[in-house]
Amino acid sequence: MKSYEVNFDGLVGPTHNYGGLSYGNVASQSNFQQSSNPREAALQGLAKMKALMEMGFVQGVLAPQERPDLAGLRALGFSGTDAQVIEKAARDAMPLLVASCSASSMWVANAATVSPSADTDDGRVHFTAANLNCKYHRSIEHPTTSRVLGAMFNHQQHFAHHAALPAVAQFGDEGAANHTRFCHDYGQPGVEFFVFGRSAFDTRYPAPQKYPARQTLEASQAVARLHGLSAEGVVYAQQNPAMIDQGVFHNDVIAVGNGEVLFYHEDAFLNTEHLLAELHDKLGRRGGRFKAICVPRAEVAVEDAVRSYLFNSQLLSRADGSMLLIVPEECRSNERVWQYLQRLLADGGPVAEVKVFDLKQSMQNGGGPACLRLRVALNETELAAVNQGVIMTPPLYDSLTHWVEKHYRDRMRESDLADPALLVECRTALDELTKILKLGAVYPFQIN
Ligand code: SUG
Repeated sequence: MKSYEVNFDGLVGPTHNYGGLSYGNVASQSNFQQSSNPREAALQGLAKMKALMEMGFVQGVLAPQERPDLAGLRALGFSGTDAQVIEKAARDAMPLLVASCSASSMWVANAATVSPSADTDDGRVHFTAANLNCKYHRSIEHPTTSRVLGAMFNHQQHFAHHAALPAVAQFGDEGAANHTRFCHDYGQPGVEFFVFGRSAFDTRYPAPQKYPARQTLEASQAVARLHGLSAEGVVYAQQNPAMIDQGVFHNDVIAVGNGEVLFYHEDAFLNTEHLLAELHDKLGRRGGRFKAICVPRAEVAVEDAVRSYLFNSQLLSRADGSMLLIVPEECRSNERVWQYLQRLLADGGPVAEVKVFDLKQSMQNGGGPACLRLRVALNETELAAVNQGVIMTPPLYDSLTHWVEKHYRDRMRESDLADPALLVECRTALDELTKILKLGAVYPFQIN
């Protein structure tokens, strides 16, 4: 049976803004209070989805969330009518209003960890929504994420959904941003590679000194248990804590893998030799030939990797077996990174083509091509069981573009978040979106 890696891209929500909310994410901190353009952000994301669809990849779309998060503000003690809640939060606690307005759910690599059916003990595709509990603005995503994923993968025989892990830092879980799957073929058992930033319970593991390590070993292990993965199909590795302190807040900022290939920076991990040997060995026993492409620090410094998001690229397998790397425009404007990419192509290795996309609106908050997508490997039967409303087609692209142009503002600053009309605009837009994507009622304003 044929199998696919389907990329579900996060649709950027109508409140996209630069809130400076992510300590440890250099772009988010340095673009704080810049004026954003939600319409352009959403259209840039849609252009990438359309391009991948036109190249023949199966492409899906993941809906944004209801923002401002009124229920969250009420839980924090703001009361009255919806307009009064926003007004009081803007007056007394602007940072909380900003956090409650973040469109951060666009970075769906953080929405969940997904294990394909070939790897799990019950033969279903497993999803665990990420608790994202390192930052308040992201910790409020998982309840809606779970409902949206439930509406997209709504077939118990094929799909198993797990609630987010306990909401404490010891089980900090950032989803697929720290998870990579290697395989010979998407439909065959593979090796799932979990990268963690620290251990919460075992003090022998080092930890970063400055910025938070968002993913713990214990969270990764819990996800592997929930998904019913076997020890032969799992490898754990620690991210180099010194890199977290340089702004590498997720593993997908310094490494990306697909099929049998791991593309990574020399400084990405601790105990690199050991983990490469384990990946080689375990993938070998599953019929694959592991191939590591190491980018030496002498060619690309970590600082350039963080600035250009070279590793936050999408590594895609084409029908002829070659690979395509989807990189952000910032890779082309960084001379050292661009030269490296030319050498990579000239090498004649697995990466045969590089394609560049303008995702500046998302990039300025630390989200590149890989952050914007959640990968789900599916066989034909499973793909047919997915809610077809979320699979990208030319008519769906047209509807979503029209929808964005109708509802989104082209400028957003902090003061705009205090406008109570924004809430009405967002709810009107999202109500229409759930019909376009055939999701049913998934938002708090639709179900309460
Ligand atoms: O969690 N930025 C996101 C970016 C997530 C990128 N995802 C991956 N690498 N997979 C984050 O730090 C910034 C929001 C703001 O500052 O307005 C933000 O949440």
